[in-house]
Amino acid sequence: MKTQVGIIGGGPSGLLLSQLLDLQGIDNVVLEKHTRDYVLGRIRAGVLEHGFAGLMREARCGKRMDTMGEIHEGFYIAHDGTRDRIDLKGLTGGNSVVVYGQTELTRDLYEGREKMGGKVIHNANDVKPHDMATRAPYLTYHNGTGTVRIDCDYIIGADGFHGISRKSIPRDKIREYERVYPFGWLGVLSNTKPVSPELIYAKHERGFALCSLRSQTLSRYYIQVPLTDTVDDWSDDVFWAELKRRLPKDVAKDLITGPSIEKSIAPLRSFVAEPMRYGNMFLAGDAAHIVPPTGARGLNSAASDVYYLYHAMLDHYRNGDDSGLETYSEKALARVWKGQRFSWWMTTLLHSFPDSNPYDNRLQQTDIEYLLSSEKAMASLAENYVGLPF
Ligand code: RFL
Ligand code: PHB
Repeated sequence: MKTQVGIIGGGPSGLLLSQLLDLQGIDNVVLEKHTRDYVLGRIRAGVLEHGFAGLMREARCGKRMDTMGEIHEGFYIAHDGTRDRIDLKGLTGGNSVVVYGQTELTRDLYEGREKMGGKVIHNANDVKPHDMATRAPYLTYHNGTGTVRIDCDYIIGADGFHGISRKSIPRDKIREYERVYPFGWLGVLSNTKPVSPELIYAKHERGFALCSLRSQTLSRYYIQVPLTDTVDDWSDDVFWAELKRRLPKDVAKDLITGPSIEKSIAPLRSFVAEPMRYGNMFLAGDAAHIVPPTGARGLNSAASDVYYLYHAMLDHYRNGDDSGLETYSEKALARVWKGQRFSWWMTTLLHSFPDSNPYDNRLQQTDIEYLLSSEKAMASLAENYVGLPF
């Protein structure tokens, strides 16, 4: 088989790029290790920047997002038994975010690919990129009966943090930066009315909590838990009781509980691999960088990579101009690092660190007090949360 762009990974990054390229007549193939149902079963992000929403529309996959997604013009930070609102719209001169689940967004992209007859191959086993440093890279995978080879001009590694693309780059050609946090997030999805129409990020001495949502009948809640915990340690009853303890009393009294329909624990990690290119293979999304979910940046950073790559590919195939490809890594990383800084800061601000001393705790307290008393500090938070320009 031959194609122009071979994409490893059928998550949001790979699918969005595939759809955008196909709409411009650039042939591509997506190789996804898992089934479609497996990919759609992963409950992840919920908050999208308008830049991302714009790309979904450009990909002709924005209809459902525009009807079912909710525009959020603010969120709350809860602390010391009370809560303060961050007025995203007022602080950014009119900007906001879209609350729309990654599951729904991925479903829309799959449907978009299907409508266009896009080539998305599921259950592609043992995918391997080859000869990336040459002008004739290719991919191989097992389809159950044998090995298939796909020759391409470019390979895109969009296969997430645990994927094969980044790991295929020789160690001396890539540098990795990492911070692992000493806790995880336990997430629960439930068919209940959300406790608040806007998100609440709660700082509490027992640990962080987040009240989020997918719709006005579907809630998504998270609490900070030790890394040693498993979901079996958290029955629904124990989870709801702990969430209530971490919320201001006037919020907790309105919390509607119900059976969980999904429950999972995710570790928190900051990670960047540089450069995001090796020869004719380009990394995008979680394959190159991840953030703790506190600032809602992960999927949005992935979308900005896709934006830069898409335009670089267009310039190459339409105008024979390779400058976008040459500067891709540098441009993408500049934005990636800003997302890293912001996610690290929000995580540090709102979580309880097991090894922090009284001095650290007072500093953290002061950081929150300063933030909520300074219009300029809140404006900086808001500017980063709604997403810096591409
Ligand atoms: P993905 O989604 O991991 O997709 C990669 C795909 O590649 C496939 N794959 C392979 N395919 C072929 N061969 C191989 N060897 C392969 N290895 C892997 C995988 O099966 C998968 O389908 O990466 P992508 O596309 O870059 O997307 C990134 C986002 O998923 C991620 O950044 C966000 O979910 C992060 N995130 C959030 N981001 C936001 O912007 N806003 C949020 O509100 C937000 N909340 C979150 C989050 C992530 C969370 N977790 C669980 C880490 C909340 C949570 C709890
Ligand atoms: C979510 O709804 O899953 C969500 C929202 C905001 C975050 C992280 C996750 O910061």
